[in-house]
Amino acid sequence: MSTREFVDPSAIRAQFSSAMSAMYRAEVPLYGDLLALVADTNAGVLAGCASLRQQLEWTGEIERLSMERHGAIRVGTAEELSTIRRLFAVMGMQPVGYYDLGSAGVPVHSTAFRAVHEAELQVSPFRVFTSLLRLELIEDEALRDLAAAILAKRDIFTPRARALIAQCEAEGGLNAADAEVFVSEALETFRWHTEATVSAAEYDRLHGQHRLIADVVAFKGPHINHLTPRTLDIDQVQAAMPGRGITPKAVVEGPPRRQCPILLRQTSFKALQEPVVFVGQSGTAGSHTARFGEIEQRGAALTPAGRALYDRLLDQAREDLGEFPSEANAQRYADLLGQRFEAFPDSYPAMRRAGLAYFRYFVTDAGKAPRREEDRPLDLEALIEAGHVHFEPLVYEDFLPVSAAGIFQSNLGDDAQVSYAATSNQQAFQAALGAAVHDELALYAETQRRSLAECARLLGLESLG
Ligand code: OOG
Ligand code: NI
Repeated sequence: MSTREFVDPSAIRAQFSSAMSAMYRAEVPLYGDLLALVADTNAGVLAGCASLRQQLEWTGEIERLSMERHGAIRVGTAEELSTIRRLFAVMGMQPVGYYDLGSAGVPVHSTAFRAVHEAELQVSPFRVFTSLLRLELIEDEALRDLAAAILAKRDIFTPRARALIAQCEAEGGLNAADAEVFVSEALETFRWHTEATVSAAEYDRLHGQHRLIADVVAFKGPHINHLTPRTLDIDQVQAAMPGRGITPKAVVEGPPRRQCPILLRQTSFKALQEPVVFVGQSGTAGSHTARFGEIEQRGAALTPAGRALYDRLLDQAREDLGEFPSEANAQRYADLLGQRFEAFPDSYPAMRRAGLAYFRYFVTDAGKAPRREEDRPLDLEALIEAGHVHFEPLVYEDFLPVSAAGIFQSNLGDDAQVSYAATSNQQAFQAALGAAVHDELALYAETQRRSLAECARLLGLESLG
């Protein structure tokens, strides 16, 4: 088979993302309502803010906005995680970043599978936050053995999906017909199953240890537990949710509202209680609560310095609050966040000058216009000053550990706020994954560097920046 017949992995990802969205809409109708609300809100925001529209046109985000979403799954074993990695690789998705949630009381560690190059992200920014259960954090040995034994019996992949993954690895790609089969077979792994793989008594034991353990262990596969559309104004969507019959969590995770959004702000609606059938039961006698909806607003990707400042200000605001953010203190928390984040510059030029965020650079029409050699600025600052080069922030493509813990917890019940003493263990995670995770900061730096190199090329300069 010749390479020319292979489908671009980004096209498979786009197809898969849209199939996943259709499946989740059918499974969880409230997700469809959320999509409609987000689409309405985004249209309103864009109509009311010409400069934002222009900004999103420069970066191309305007084209990917409505197809933008992330999902999340939780797997139980190293074999499941490494096969998931190979499955996502077929669609051009690679593991980026390491997130330790143990310290926040959730016995998992995670990565995000996504495209890594800006051109691929532009075709489909679909990402999946993927967590591996850390059975070693469970102290009850008998329960740990029970969970491991149950997990050892299941195969979360269809035989055809496994075969197509292997074929793709061996041949270097999939043709259109195989890609289509792959998308529908891969989707099976993420489907909701009403029948549990355990008895009601076993479920209760797992659940009694941690709701998350029951969610990972008691079912046939790692059902997608939420899908998250991207909004341009999360506060507006949050405020409008109740009017559409959706109850949001009390606190928006992440940075406060700003003129120039940074990183990621997220909120979710509470997980739904759904009927399930346990082994040995008939009808739908039991229930399980796992699946929810979420929205996100993405802002500028921060440099190591910007991220350190963000982490410090967030920590301070949470220390000021003195307790976990909750319904009861939501307003006070928002005020404290706002106060602390006054120390974070709120304009893109200021963030750029201070080296806090990553940017993409573009040559403007003025920059492309013919001019005499001696009239041409030669360095980046002068080119920006002269209006020959324009810059826009790079959008943050990843996740935030404190926010992710908040999202987990809002769906696990607020009594779950214990902390696992064990430290984060990226090495063990990567051993289970069968690969190293990408450093997300290096990816942003590369995108920024490529855009500067392209500007230099267009301007006939050796280098820029
Ligand atoms: C994942 C929670 C984290 C996010 O957007 O930060 C997450 C999960 O509940 O499995 O999705
Ligand atoms: Ni999420």
